[in-house]
Amino acid sequence: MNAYTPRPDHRFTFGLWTVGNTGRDPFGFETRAALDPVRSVHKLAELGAYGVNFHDDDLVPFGSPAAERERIVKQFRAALDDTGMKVPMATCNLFSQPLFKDGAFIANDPAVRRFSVKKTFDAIDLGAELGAEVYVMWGGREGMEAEAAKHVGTALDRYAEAVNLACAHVRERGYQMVLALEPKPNEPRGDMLLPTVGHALAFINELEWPEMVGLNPEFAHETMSGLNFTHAVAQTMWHGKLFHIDLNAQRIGKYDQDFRFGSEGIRDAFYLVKLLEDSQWSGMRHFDAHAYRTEDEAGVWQFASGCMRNYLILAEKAERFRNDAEITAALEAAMAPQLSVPTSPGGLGADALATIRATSPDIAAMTSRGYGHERLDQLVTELLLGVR
Ligand code: GLT
Ligand code: MN
Ligand code: MN
Repeated sequence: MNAYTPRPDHRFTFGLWTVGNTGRDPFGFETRAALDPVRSVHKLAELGAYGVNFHDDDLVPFGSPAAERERIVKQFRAALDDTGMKVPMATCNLFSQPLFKDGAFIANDPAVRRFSVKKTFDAIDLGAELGAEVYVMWGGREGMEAEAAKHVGTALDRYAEAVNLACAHVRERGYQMVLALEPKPNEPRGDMLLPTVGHALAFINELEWPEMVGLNPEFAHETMSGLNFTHAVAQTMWHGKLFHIDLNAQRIGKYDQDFRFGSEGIRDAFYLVKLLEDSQWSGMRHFDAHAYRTEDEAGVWQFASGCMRNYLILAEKAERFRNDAEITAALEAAMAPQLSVPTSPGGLGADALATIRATSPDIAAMTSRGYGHERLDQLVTELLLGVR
């Protein structure tokens, strides 16, 4: 037991599909056996996780009769009760079954869309039954390859309609549940709708109950687009829309890697952890990642421990950053604290505008000053490299 040992109060969660990933990829078959959800619950509890999340089909295989559903849910609930593990989030698989090949909520066939919304209602009910307060919507098949086959504006109408229907269902049932959209640029579709955090934030404004809908941004997904994930999360928070988060690792320009958190892009992972910790974000630290295809079950648990341990190591670095006198001095030299001084302390009225019009600063002084960013960044680099 040490400072990097995960505990339930750290609020780490994993999807059943993450530790349960069997190593299948587009070029090769499974390399390890599927894990029983009950075993995953016990093992993750043993490792110090707070909870597990799932797609409907991760827990109850697609097409199971009602009696089978009841039996599985009962067994799963017993595992939760035995271990104290929670189910903070639930979601719906609208991408694996071949019927979703043209999309789910944006399929051209209205019958596919209606079935997708019904499956969503059922997944929301299953999540609510096990205590989930966040429902994630990742539109895995909501996209296209043949550009001519779908009109984007009309597809967005259907997408919004489906999200509104899901909200209507939650309201009618009286669940304490919010919805979190998960953007992704591509994979499995050639181009997907709601490709980035920015697109998804704008989409929410067009919904019937925008206050019920926020985001579930994923490290890998923004990074695939070459975007700064920490900035995406910071802006999501700024809009009050960070309802959930998917932590993993990804290199720019590669396929969707979903690696162990902290295994790639340590600097980016550090700034993300620092943001979440500095802002005391109260949500789950959820890992949407999986073990390398080379691993057996022992490697899967190494992977899960590694995700949590890396988060805790980076959280400790963030703490050291806050308490490091040289870093504090470098931040002052960079004038970082002054960013919170309003540009117009007098507001937006006529006097304030007049004050701004009368500004006559020392242009030469502003031009010639250095901000010391090289020193500041080097200090952070040395902190991360373990020599401070
Ligand atoms: C799938 C996807 C993830 C989503 C999951 C939720 S499923 O593994 O790659 O990014 O978060 O639907
Ligand atoms: Mn991913
Ligand atoms: Mn994800």
